[in-house]
Amino acid sequence: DFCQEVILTSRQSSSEKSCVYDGVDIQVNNLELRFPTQLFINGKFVNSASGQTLDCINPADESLICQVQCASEADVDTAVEAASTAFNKGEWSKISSRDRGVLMNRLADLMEAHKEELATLESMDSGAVYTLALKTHIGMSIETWRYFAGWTDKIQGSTIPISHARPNHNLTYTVKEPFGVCALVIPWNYPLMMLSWKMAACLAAGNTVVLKPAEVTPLTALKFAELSVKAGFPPGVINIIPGTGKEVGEALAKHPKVRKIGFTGSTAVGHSILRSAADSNLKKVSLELGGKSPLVIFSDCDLEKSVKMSMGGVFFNKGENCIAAGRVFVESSIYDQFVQKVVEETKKIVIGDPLDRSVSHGPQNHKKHLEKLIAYCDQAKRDGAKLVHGGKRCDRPGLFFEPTIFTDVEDHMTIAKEEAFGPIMAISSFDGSNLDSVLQRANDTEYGLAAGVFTQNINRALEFSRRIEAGTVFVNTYNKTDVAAPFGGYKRSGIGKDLGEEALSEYLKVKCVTIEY
Ligand code: TAP
Repeated sequence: DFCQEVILTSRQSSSEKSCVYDGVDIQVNNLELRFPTQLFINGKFVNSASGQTLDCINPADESLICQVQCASEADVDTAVEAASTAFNKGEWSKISSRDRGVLMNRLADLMEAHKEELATLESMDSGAVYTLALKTHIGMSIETWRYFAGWTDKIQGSTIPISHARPNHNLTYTVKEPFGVCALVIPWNYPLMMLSWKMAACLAAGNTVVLKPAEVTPLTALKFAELSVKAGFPPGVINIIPGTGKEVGEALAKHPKVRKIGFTGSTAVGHSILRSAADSNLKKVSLELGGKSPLVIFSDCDLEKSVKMSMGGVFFNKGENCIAAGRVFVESSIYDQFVQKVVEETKKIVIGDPLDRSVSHGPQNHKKHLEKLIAYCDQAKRDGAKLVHGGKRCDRPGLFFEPTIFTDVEDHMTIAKEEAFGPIMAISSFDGSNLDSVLQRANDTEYGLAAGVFTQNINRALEFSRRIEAGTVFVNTYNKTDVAAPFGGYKRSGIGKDLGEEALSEYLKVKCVTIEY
């Protein structure tokens, strides 16, 4: 049967299903890289209906890596139809939930076997430094597939005692069921990891999927599609269609056959997706959106650690990190010392070719984004924030921006309110004797994605964690996410969760059955 076939195939990797595509071969990073550049629909790589293409630019030197097919609205319909057929009639609708886990684990093994290629491709396409791409972008993606593979045969309902109609009895139970066709729309900062966070939960729950990667970073998603064929996923279960948000993203959000959309990106587009869902078929929506996450450092902290963690909080993945610490509040008594140390350490950051193992800071993802960061710093200077380090494009080819530090940031300034999404630290001071005041300032934002606090005082840490309006709180650490821990924002940072058991319920609906006997 199907499961046996999958297990057999997994034991005989030489018999991995092969797939045919128009692709690109390049030699880079001591590897022979080969990857597809076409849309992936119904188990096959195909050209787009319109014949249009997208340019993939390497941000390290602004060279053209390749062109990929750009999906049109007609391709959205074809992909949704394939996903619908796979869900309703295909092999996927027949296999047991445990067999889904077998397939997902097999895919994770293949991702692991190809991790150097995936990390190289991610590094070239997104500007992530290779060492980070290997550990986080790809490493956490593999963990995510394994984590959700383990859930496939543990999705259970319950039996519920109800008031029965005497003399008869009733049995009431719930069943958790997949929605059917789900659409996933993701951003460019962690291309394969965002795909994995959403798609692994979505498939573990038994849905089928149409995913649109960000138009500037489609390459690892297409390589992933190739691996999904090798893993033995039936046609139509996974469809990947690079294209623009305006055409493909909107068409998915409005599509009458899409029953659920999972989105990560900006708050503005999140609003638009929710409107499209309301105007079309009331599809279920989950949103992971922007943030302006406060990190509050009290004078009783471990100073070395808080300097290191706040730098990681801001500069990790060149600041293209949704939970980046958008504001750093430092208690006034250690403010000068903190600033001096952070500037000293920031000067040591090695900027350069992301494929070079000694480099820790790569180029920004794409040109429009780099230009936004330059404008953001100009505005901060006009508003009166004090630039103490960086603040400009690096004097070298490629889309490099210096790790930047502003001090004397006041609450009314743009830099205190708007998300940078780049390597820009905004430091303000606060009065450590007044927890209420710093909490009020930290909560004075429409965002609520993450927050952090550094203190040795357990009461203060607990009080802060209780009163801060954020979906993720870190105490004496930062950026510590894990595949088993739910992740998602409060307020206008989103609706719903990725990762952990909570993420599964985003992709399941509950049926309640009552029997009388
Ligand atoms: P967006 O412009 O929102 O783009 C995200 C995705 O949505 C892209 O695939 C984009 O397509 C697509 N899109 C654009 N307009 C659309 C529309 N009208 N309908 C449907 N889809 C549409 O965000 P971005 O600039 O790429 O990413 C940066 C933002 O994402 C930041 O605000 C950041 O905080 C947020 N972010 C949040 C998280 C989490 S977990 N909360 C994680 C990463 C990023 P194109 O490729 O054509 O633009």
